[in-house]
Amino acid sequence: MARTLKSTPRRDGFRMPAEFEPHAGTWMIWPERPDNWRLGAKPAQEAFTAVAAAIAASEPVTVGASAAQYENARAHLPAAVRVAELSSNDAWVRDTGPTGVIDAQGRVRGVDWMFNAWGGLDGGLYFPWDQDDLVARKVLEVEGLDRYRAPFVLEGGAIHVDGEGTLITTEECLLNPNRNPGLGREDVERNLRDYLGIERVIWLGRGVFNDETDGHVDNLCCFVRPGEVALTWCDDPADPQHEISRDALARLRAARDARGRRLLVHRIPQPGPLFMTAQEAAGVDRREGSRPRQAGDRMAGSYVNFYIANRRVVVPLLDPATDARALRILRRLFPGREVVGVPAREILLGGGNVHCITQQVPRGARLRVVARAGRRAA
Ligand code: KQY
Repeated sequence: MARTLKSTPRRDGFRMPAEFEPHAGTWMIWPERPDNWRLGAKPAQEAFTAVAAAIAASEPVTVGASAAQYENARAHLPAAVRVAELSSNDAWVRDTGPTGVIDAQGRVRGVDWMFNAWGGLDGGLYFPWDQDDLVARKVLEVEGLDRYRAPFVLEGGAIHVDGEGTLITTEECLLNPNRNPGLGREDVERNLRDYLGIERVIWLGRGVFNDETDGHVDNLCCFVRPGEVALTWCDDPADPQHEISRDALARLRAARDARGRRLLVHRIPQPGPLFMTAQEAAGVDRREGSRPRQAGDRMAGSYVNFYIANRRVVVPLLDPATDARALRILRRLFPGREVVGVPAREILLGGGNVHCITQQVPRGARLRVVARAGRRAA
């Protein structure tokens, strides 16, 4: 049985591995709420299915679906994808799922963060969020992994690590009083050290312009390997993203990682800018307590919101004018993986992208032994 531990990952010798370290698999959640996903979530379900299929070619994928949507999800998703009944308030498992941590012997555990729908009653995106707050615990139970329940609010999309002691995040999100009022920068850094086993935090300022998560770093900047990051970039000085990306670049260039290295920064052009059409906005149901969608809303589109699977990188396709250039750069950055694009505007319309709808489970030593034993037996 999966246990709930009273200690912290750091005290027990656990650390968060980087996304480019080996995975046992990936979790996703089937989208359905019509006040976030247009046309009863049908176009989003098609986009999520394409993401699940693209990842399943590289590693096991499990999709959580509500009881009401179980049969529909099962019918749409490829047979190789496992579907498990799972209640949730929406489909952002990066933020509601567990963050895997691993120790020197290859044991894997999970951190279950408190979740308040990106800001609770102070700017959060919907109410209630009680089922979302149970997702990490349920995923860990299914995976048979012990759990640390962190006593503070954090979303998985608000952090990226290099697996060698460095974490990047944004002030806009982690210092926002709507997450952990009363916690200052030092308190937040201590929490990150205790629950992720990291040594150094690199603080960026704001996230992508108009990102409704209060600036999650996973839409702005991520590690592609230790010592190297990808940063969303905009050359147009009249676009508010220009100054945000310039500030991030300056901070990244001034930073040293936990091993004392300077960072190599790869700029990835932003798509668009992209705006919601009147037809798209009209397809989203209105509901009190949920953020209304308006025609002309600028969306926080970014190619940096990709997912690194074991043998593939799954990249959102967002704009025919820039998709090919972004793919070209990412293919150069990931020579050992197949870089594949999936049409992702329908995911962006819901407020996030490929990285936000996926959550990896690290591969531990026990699973490696089982895999080897399996190969010998085959
Ligand atoms: O980007 C994410 N990590 C989550 C986006 C949530 C949007 C809710 N409408």
